[in-house]
Amino acid sequence: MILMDDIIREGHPTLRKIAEEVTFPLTDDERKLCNDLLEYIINSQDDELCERYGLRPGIGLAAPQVNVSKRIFALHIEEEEGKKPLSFVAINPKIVSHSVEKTYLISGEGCLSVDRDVDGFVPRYARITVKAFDPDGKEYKMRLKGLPAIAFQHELDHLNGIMFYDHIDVNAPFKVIPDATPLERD
Ligand code: K2U
Ligand code: NI
Repeated sequence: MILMDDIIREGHPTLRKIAEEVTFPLTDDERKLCNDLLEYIINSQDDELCERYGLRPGIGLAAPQVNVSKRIFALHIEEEEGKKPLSFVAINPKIVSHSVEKTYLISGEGCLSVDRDVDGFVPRYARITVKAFDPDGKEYKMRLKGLPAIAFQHELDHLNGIMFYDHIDVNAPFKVIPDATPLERD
């Protein structure tokens, strides 16, 4: 299982690389990585496992964050109590279209690879249409909004060597973002 010691931190060069596309069929190692990424974020949302293994909660994790520069990430978001969580592995993901409207988390963003608070609004597209492959090589398309859309963009940034604070205007971190609807994180 992935533990915090397996997650590389800002300053590590892999976090600034453009990750490589994956070819199919996946190798056994790549398939295990997909399972391990998803397993980490599911584990990290269980208070007891967090306590036992010293995990930082997350809703997404990208392969470059465990020092594997491949275009793979996992998301697991329990959007509403009792509703089926949004849970998937995205391989060679792409945003195929997006809204003009932007959004941002009022609380700002964090990152499992960043051991400090970086305050400021991170502009994201409010709605995105994405496509990716699952571990069996089957292509899928999804439309995302709200926190899933933000998380997808945060993880896709990791595959392109971008950190969330690259999007923050250092001179005015809380400036009003035009065409943007803020999102409360529950
Ligand atoms: O990539 C990562 O480091 C995991 C990030 C993903 C993320 C950050 C900001 C906004 C959306 C996704 C975080 O650790 S996940 C922590 C978190 C949990 C719930 C809501 C927002 C962020
Ligand atoms: Ni991150």
